[in-house]
Amino acid sequence: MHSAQSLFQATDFNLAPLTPVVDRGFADDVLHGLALPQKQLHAKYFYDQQGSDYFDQICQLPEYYPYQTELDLLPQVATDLAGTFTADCTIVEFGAGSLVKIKPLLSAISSIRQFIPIDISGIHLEMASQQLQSDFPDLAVLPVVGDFCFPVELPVIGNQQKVGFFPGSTIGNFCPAQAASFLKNARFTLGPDSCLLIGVDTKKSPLYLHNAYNDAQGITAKFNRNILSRINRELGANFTPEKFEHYAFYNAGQGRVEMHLVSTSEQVVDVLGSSVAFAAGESIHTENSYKYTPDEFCQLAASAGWQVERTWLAKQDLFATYLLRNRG
Ligand code: AVJ
Repeated sequence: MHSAQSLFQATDFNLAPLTPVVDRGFADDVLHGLALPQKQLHAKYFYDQQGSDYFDQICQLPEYYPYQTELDLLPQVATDLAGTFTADCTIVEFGAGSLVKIKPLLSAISSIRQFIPIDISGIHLEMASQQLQSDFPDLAVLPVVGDFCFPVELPVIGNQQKVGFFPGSTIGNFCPAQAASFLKNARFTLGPDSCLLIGVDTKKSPLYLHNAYNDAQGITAKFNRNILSRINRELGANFTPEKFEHYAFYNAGQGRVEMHLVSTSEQVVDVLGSSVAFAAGESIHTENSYKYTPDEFCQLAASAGWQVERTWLAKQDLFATYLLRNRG
């Protein structure tokens, strides 16, 4: 098991370290990514506490349609699923964030007994879990701080049916091959007879996509640059975030929105004792956000052993939610 731990275990350590501890996994990933010919940073590193806050602000932007579009679709999805999940079940949410999207499911599906939200952002998850627990006192809320890029050990083993929940088109951050291996891992984690409810953004007009990742208020730019501030904070680097320009565009050939940070001048940055040189105009690739047509997504799911049982499409096909069943 890799970097997954229960919040409840984490609080057993009551002695705080006196000096900041460098997270070697983070440090190694950053040094490796910045040494590649096309410099890159993994999108999961956006989500420190500041980044999770920026992401919540993105979700309130008029241009960023995936959030509200999916949220508007969920009450109908939940009503339809109430008849499918009639026996006691456990929901496992991957990349749970602020725990908003689970609420319509909890309200409509009374057979949900346990909820296991997994997120990489510990404090954010802990606060959201406490709030959810007080809103749903009869539900067992068992948060797990972990990186779902790796198999995660679930805190409760029971023989209840497990239903995975992976909203927000977070799967779009993986390239298709990684997405297939995530889906295979999830099938293993959730076990036989499991289902996975997954939200996936659709292909659409490039201009519409462009606007969603280039908002007028510049919040997405702040979110993007925060990854450099985080590297400064946690790894003692000396990036000047203002010397990098937010650049996001739809790459139609690859079917993905790419986000980059483009160096506005020639510069050298110190990261953990390594000098990282940037040419003027050179970019760090910080995120991919793949978009799938329903046909493409059904094929991807099938390649990982999941059968698409139901599809819900939002207005103008702006977003899709799929119920997948483990074919065993
Ligand atoms: C949370 C990964 C789904 O890719 O649309 C929002 C993150 N990046 N604006 C996405 C994001 C820029 C978002 N995901």
